[in-house]
Amino acid sequence: MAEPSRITVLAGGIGAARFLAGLQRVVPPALITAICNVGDDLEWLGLKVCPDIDSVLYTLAGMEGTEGWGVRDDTHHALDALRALGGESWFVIGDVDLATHLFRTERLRQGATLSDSTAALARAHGIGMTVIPVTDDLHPTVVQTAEGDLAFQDYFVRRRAAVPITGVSFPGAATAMPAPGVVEAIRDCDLLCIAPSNPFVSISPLLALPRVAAAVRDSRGQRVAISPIVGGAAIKGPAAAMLDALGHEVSALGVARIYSGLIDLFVLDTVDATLVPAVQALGMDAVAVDTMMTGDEGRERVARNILHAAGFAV
Ligand code: FO1
Repeated sequence: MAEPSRITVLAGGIGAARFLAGLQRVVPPALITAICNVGDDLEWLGLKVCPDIDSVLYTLAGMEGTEGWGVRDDTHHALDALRALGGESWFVIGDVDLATHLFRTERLRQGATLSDSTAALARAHGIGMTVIPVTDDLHPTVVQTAEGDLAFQDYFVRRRAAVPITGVSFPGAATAMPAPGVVEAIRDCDLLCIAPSNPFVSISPLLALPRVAAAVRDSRGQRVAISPIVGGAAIKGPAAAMLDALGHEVSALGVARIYSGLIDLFVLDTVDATLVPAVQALGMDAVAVDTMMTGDEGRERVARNILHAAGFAV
């Protein structure tokens, strides 16, 4: 068994952040590149907020909020004051989190790219792995609903994901270019992981960039996806409801079908072990391991399980 020398992870928000936190306990962080979704990004009172990038950064820095977003034990003085002024307060920004958005927005205003400002934030938090947005361009996820098109956070937070969805679209995909290093990291790794993230609104936005999809197809690494659906339910977020609404089976097999033709190995949780033959019948390897990332030890155990499943020694 070889040790991996370069691991790239296609990452959404919270599930990906926890997987990456486990991975950096098992292999040297310098070997890891996280490529982050920007489809959830929003402009909040003129500030650039990147929820998935920030969930990854805060989790890798060990300071994530209890729900996996924002900063643990953050205060909300600025938001409370804003609310008292009659300002918009449906999107909860804590005071420490606010500093991140101020820092990023100011960097962007001075001409830095999103990649530059993400690297600066990662450095400031002492993060050893490379964290890159999939693109430096605007590439929003639009959620199509019975009530019309909604920006992702409008759907997810303002409308509490309660509006029936009919599809998702990525209007920036045709023109957005992969950020520097994205294509190389995907193409030239030993192991390419699709994190246990929502396939529709976390991973699809990455694959919607034609050059990213081509790099995944051409990758010299083993391509492994980890199911975000365990026992027919999502660990976090609206993935199960979206599978159902968009006509897919609400199971790990339903997710495997979405990735069919793109990956070499699909990892399911042990509770879904009976689905292994059906996933293999799609033309990919499949293995069932413990994927529950509870606590630091759980995250580390899952990272080890995935690396073993992919045939790497750790
Ligand atoms: N999620 C919520 O459910 N409610 C919020 O008010 C909220 C605020 C928020 C602020 C900053 C941030 O980085 C993330 C935030 N999130 C919030 C999480 C976010 O909407 C989603 O978890 C991701 O976009 C999905 O990956």
